[in-house]
Amino acid sequence: MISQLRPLALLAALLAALLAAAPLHASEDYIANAAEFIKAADWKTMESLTLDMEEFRFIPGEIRLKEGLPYKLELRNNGEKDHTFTAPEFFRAIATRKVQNKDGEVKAPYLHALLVRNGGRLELFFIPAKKGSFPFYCTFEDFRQKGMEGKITVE
Ligand SMILES: [Cu+2]
Repeated sequence: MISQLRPLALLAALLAALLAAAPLHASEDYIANAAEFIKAADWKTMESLTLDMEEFRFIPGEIRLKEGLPYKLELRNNGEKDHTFTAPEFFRAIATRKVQNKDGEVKAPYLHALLVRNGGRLELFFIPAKKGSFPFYCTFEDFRQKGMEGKITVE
C-alpha cells in the first residue's frame, strides 16, 4: 500500500489538516488542560484504531472509546475521491497530541476537520477527555447524505 502513496497528496493532506486547525473557535470551547492530559498519559499503552474512508461510507461506522486513555486513530482514504473527517464536537471533547503521516507532523491542540486525499493516510493521536456521543461526517458534496457519517462514543 505504501508504494501507492503520492508524496504530494500526503503533503497536501497534512497542509489541509494544518489549515483545519480552527482559529474561528475560541480555545475555551476546547479542553482547557489538554497539555496535562497529553503529558500524564502512558503512551506505551496507546490503542491503535483505523477508520477507513470510501465512497460513500466510513468503516467502522461506530467507534467506542474510553475516557482518559491514549489512542491513535488512523484515517485511511481507500476511495477514489478526497474525503473529510469532520467532527467539531469530537475535537472539542479530546486532548489532541498531534496529527501525522510519513511526511511530517502537525502539532496543533485545536482541530475541526481533517481532509484525507484519495490514497492518503493521516494518524490522529489523542485522549478522549469527555464522555458522550459525537458525530463525524464528510463535508464534500452530498457525501454525508449518501452515507458518509458515523458516531464516536466515549464511555
Ligand atoms: Cu466523503
